[in-house]
Amino acid sequence: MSPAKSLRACMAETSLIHIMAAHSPLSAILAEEAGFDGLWASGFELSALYGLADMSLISMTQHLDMLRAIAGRTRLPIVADIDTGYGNAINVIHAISEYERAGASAVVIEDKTFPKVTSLVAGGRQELLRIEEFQGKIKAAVATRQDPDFLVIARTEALIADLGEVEALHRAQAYVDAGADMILIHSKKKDPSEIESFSRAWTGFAPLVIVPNAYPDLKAERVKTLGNIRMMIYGNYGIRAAATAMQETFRRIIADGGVQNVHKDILPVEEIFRIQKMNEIKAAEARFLC
Ligand code: SPV
Ligand code: MG
Repeated sequence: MSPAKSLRACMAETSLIHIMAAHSPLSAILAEEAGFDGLWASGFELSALYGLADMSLISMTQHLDMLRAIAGRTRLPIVADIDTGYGNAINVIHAISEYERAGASAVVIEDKTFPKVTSLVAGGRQELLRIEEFQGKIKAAVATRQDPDFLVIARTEALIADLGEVEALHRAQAYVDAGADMILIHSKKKDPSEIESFSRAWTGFAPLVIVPNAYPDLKAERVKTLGNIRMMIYGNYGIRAAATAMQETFRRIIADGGVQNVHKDILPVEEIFRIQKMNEIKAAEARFLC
């Protein structure tokens, strides 16, 4: 079964699927071992990995290279965050064929102008595309995919741009009319009221995707009672968790004047060997090296 087919099958079986952000093959392996249903090739996480803001600064090639590396180390389906699709509908045609070939099972395209401004920053200059122009990008994505199971997810940033629920619903319906399989509705509010209200008001045919980065108190059990929401993406938790651990460990090493204390609190190197599949290397050595 292709990863795209298994992603659709997983959604058909389960009322809500859980997708973890990955910025590297290592984070993808750990997400798979933890039990997530899929991976989010997050633009925010990869930008942060490069020490850059999530403002269309990393290139499609950089994102594709990491996605390929991730796809080579996990069986989980990958939902690719392609931001605005790197330009207009023509750029989207190119992007979809590249991402599909690289091993993505789905893409999320957002209705902002290029270059984008990261969604959660206070006072961000959020500019949205004309609805017709974004519909053209969705149509281009749908017409380009080779695998009919490959999901085209349209993301509206209407709430992020403070345009209100009526505009968000209107845009979401327009994107479904253009062929989107799902709608990602994003909110920067610190509580889930906007998302809860939108999901109750949504009568469109396509299921919803949410990214509870700004409103962490919305639990999966509650999401299931709202109806319509079928996918939860944990959009920046991988890089934040990694940065938390590195920050704390690095500071302690400086403060302690050595690694004599921290070594007990971090993974032993044998655990990294396990993740690297050193046992397979050992077996290959025994078999092939003379
Ligand atoms: C990402 O993870 O890149 C996202 C989610 O798009 S957010 O950064 O919250 O916009
Ligand atoms: Mg993003």
